[in-house]
Amino acid sequence: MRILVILLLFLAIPVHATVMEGGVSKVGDVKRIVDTETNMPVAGAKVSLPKHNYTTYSDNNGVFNLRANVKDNSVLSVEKDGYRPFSLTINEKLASQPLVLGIEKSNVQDIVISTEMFHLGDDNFSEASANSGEFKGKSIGPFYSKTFMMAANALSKSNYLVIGSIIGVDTLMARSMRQNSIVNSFASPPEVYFNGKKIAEIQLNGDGQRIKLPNNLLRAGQMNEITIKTGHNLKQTAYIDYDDIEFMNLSVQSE
Ligand SMILES: [Ca+2]
Ligand SMILES: [Ca+2]
Repeated sequence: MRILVILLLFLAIPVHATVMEGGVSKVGDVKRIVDTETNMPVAGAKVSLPKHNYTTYSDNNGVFNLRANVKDNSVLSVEKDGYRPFSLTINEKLASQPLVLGIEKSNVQDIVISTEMFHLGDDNFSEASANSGEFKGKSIGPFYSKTFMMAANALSKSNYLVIGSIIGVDTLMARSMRQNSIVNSFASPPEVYFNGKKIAEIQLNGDGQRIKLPNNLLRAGQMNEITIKTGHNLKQTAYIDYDDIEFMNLSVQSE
């Protein structure tokens, strides 16, 4: 059931993070940032590719250049004051095409937990694993934990943990969706905990995955804790081989 919920949320992202590929009328490889609501250009947005140590800013027309040699899937992140953090997993094809990225104004209740990229696992992974060529940093271990304050009126809203982008997940489902090329093994899914209780499993790589924070676990007006634990290789019994994954842009959005 949980798997289904995550999948449905995953399929529903384009509503919030519009990615429009260039149409027939080719305008070079112009890439722009626009406001999803007004469709107007957003100037001064910070666009980065952490893996490539590349950072640039959009100009007055919202236009930016990607002067980086993107080969495999790579996370592109957009940050701008007053907007929700946005990230998108791009590849060589997307990087060489016109792109219009829609970013969404943040809501006063939004909480940015982190805009950094984190690597979970043990730095031991196969070349065939999902996005292994794109791992940026050394592993911080098998889990990530962070505390953050929630608003006093949080219980009157629906609150969601949003994972901007996640790559490297090698579950059976990721394998069957051809997100990796591993033949002989697969991993248990990464698990998400909220105030010590498991609330979701992440079966697939992707952008903008939203996980509902259950009200019965939520501490309004107090500190709350989110933990993401990576899975482990289910075909390796001689020792624990954690699934090496990376994620970035964690936030809580309330509606
Ligand atoms: Ca590993
Ligand atoms: Ca992996």
